[in-house]
Amino acid sequence: MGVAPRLVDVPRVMGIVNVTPDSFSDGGRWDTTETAVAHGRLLLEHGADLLDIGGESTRPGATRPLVAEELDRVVPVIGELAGDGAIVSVDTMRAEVAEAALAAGAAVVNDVSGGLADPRILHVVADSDATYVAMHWRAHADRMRDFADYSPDGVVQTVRRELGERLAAIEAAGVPRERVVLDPGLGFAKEGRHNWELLASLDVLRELGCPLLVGASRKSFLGRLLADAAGPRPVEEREHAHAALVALLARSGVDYVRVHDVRATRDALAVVAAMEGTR
Ligand code: PMM
Repeated sequence: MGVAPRLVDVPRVMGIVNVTPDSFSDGGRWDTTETAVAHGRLLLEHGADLLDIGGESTRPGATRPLVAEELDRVVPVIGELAGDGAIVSVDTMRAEVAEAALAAGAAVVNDVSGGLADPRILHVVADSDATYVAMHWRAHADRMRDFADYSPDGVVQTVRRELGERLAAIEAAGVPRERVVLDPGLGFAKEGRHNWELLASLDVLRELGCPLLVGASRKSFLGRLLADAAGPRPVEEREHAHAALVALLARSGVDYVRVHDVRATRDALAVVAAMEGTR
C-alpha cells in the first residue's frame, strides 16, 4: 500500500541574503562578500531552493545606495554562489544591476517595484530567460508610508488591479507570463491590517494566473501582532509566528516563500507534508 499522493506541493523556499549595512531584519550581518557567501551556503545546507541576494535595503525610510555600491555588494556574491551551482535571484529595482547579476549567473530577477522604479529592467529580463518576480509597490521606501490608502475598493481588489496592470506592462515589454511570479508586497505601502487582508485573500491574486511569492519573514506586522507591554516583539523573536504562517501559506497553495530562517521554514513545511501525505 503506497502513501497517498500529497494534496499540496509545498512552496519553494527562497533564502534571503541581504548584503546591506541597514536592512531592518539582518542589516550589517552579511555585508561583506565573504560573510554573505558563507551565509548563502548555510541557507542552502538548511534546504533553501534558491537564494535572493539584495544590495539595497527597502525598510521604511531607507535611502537608496549608489548604483556602484549596489553592484559592488551583489555581483561578487552572485558570482560565487551561482558558481557553486545554486539558483540565485537578485533583489534589485535597477536595470543595470539586473543586467550585471544575470551576467554573473543569476536566474531570477526579484524586482520589488514590479518594473515601476526602472522600466528598462523589463527589457533586460525580456532579453534573458530569467524568471521575473513582480511585487506590488507604490513608492520608494522614503515615501511609501504616504501611499497606504486603498479606498474605495479595499486593499485586495486594489492590489489585484495594480498587479494586473504591471503584468500587462511586463508582457508588453516582451516577458512571457510563464516567466512571471507575482507578490502582494507585504509591508510595502501597507499597514498591518492590509497585510493580513491580503494573506487571507491570496486566491484573489491567484486569479491573475501566475505563481505567487509571499515575503512575510520578520516583518513589523508580526512584531505588532506579538506586542506586549514592552512594545512590538523584536525582529529576531518573530520566527515561531512566521513558521505558523508558512504552514498556512503552504495549505493555501503559495508557490514561493521568501524567508530569513530556512531551517524553521523547512520544519514547518515538513509538518505540512507529513499531514498531507498521511491524510
Ligand atoms: N521584502 C523585502 C525585500 N525584498 N522581495 C519580494 N519579492 N517580496 C518581499 O516581500 C520583499 C522583497 C524586505 O524585507 P528584507 O529587508 O527582510 O529583505
